[in-house]
Amino acid sequence: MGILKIKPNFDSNNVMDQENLAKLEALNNEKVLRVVNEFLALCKPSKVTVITDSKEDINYVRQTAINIYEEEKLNTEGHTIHYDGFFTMSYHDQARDKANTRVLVPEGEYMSQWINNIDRDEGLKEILEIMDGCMEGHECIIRFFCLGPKNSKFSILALQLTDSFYVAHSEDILYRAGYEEFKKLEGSEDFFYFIHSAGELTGNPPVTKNLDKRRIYVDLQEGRVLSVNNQYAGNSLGLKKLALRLGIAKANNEDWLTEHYFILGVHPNEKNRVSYFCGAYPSACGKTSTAMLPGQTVVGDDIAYLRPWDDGYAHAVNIEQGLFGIIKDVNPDDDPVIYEALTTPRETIFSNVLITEGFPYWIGDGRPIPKKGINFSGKWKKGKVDEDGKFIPHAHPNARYTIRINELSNADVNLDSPEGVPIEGIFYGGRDSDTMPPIIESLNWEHGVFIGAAIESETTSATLGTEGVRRPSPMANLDFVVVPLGKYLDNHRTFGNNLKVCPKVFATNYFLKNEEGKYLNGMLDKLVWVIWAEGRTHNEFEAIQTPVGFIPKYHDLRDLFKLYLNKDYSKKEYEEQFSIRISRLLEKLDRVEAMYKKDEGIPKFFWALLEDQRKKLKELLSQHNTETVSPFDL
Ligand code: SPV
Ligand code: MN
Repeated sequence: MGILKIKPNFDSNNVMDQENLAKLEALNNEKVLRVVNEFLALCKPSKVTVITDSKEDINYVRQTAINIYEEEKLNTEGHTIHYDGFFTMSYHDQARDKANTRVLVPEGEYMSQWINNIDRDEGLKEILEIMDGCMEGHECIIRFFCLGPKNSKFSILALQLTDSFYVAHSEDILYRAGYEEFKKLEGSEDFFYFIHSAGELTGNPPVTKNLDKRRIYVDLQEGRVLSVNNQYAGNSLGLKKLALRLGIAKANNEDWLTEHYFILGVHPNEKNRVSYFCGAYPSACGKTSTAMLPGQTVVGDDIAYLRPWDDGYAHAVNIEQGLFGIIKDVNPDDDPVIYEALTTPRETIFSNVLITEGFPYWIGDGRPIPKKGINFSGKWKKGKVDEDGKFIPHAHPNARYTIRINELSNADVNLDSPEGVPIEGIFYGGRDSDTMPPIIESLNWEHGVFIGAAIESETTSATLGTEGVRRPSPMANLDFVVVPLGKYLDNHRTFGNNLKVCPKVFATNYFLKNEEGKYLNGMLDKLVWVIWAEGRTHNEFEAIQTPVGFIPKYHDLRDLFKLYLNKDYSKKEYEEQFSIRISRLLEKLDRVEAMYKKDEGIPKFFWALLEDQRKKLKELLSQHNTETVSPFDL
């Protein structure tokens, strides 16, 4: 020690004692001190605590979250409840704030108009003003984490300052500890950093008061995100969606991928093998339930880094080690693995559910709804309405659970492998009631990139705003992409083309409905699509080529439904689900075209594929003279 040129300047008002200071200085990292200096001076907390990887420090975070009522203990050992801010059903902190999450763009730099951005100088001025004094009266914690497994080519270190103990506790469950890793940096400035403040609090439990001043500003130039006046994890936790955005910028400049992917180990019956798949689904489109399919193993459910590896495959790691999952509809029938995990003792944070007699209840949990309790709106009883007269459900539709993956019975053995896992295939899944079949395989890698770029989804409760509007969602990542879309698509294309073993790409749609609006598939049918895709990566099933990709053959699905779900899958069901809906698909192409036309620099291969599919769909129409072509006629 003693080599640091920068001296801490924040102890003038005694906010940090010698012990904490020593923990910081032991890192021997000037940038850490510089950042801490700058933001403690700006945010003005009344106390500062540095958290190392020790059990003692980590317990301090857990216990303080309870002491200051950011969390409350529940009856089951290890379970706590946290509430995010709520004023009315349309004014709350129960989801990601897309409108106030912006990328800071330096003057003269191009950014896609699909990406919410603001001039860097203007944005910094605004947010730094809001952050001035935002931690007054609060304790600030300084934490260190590792994104991705430790000791790995994949890992990126992250520094987090926050005045929310709920945020810090969540990060303990969700991310790998990194204080010791920071020491190994030997002074390098190569890490991300995140400054978060819940801002002024109100009520009991304490929640963010000034939601009108909620801002999440992504500063690519500095590799940092500043986030203020929020608690909801998608807005507040630096390492989650904020680091995803920084990771995307980094990957796109260095020719690898940071994606909104789960990582799933698929274990087909009697085959004695595992094949790893990634998958991207917009919020509430079945992502976690695919990642958690019964009989399979999970590496991750939200964010992955992918790099080309020596064996010719792309390898992927989960940047996280836990799940921040939607709890709605987790019940013994539809999500047995998670239901079991959530109803037995282990460290678990529930958020925004109903608590009655010390137990959590949520929408679709398969139990009778209690008549009263405490929920995100305070004291709740059946029939409660908000100020605007809007019905308040017993639990929020975007209520969540936070748990560690390695506590689950289906955790994959390679969860923490520094080499990651080789990827055989990638799923993209949207939410559409009338266009895409339940599963389709891309014609080749570039067509796979196109398929990912063309995902659409009807909006859900996971983001603020109206529900049920169809939105484009390239790679289920549009909320997080922070480089121009043309560059993003080109990076995908080159990434795959440079691999010796390129993943096969599949699009799934779990939400297809019939004319009467009834879903055509059960929740667990996705297991069959996944097993079929796995077989395709081992050349085990034949497929039917259509203009929009390969679809399964009836007899293979019939056998798989019988073997895996003990269900009789009829020809009629197959025909209804896998018919090619020509005019719907053409309309989708029109929407995709309209979206990308608004952007500069969309690569040529993309337009060529779009035109080719349009042409082939029109040919199919004239050959068959019907809008809906049965797979039996192909
Ligand atoms: C998502 O919405 O994609 C999530 C939850 O995974 S959040 O952390 O809010 O982003
Ligand atoms: Mn997500």
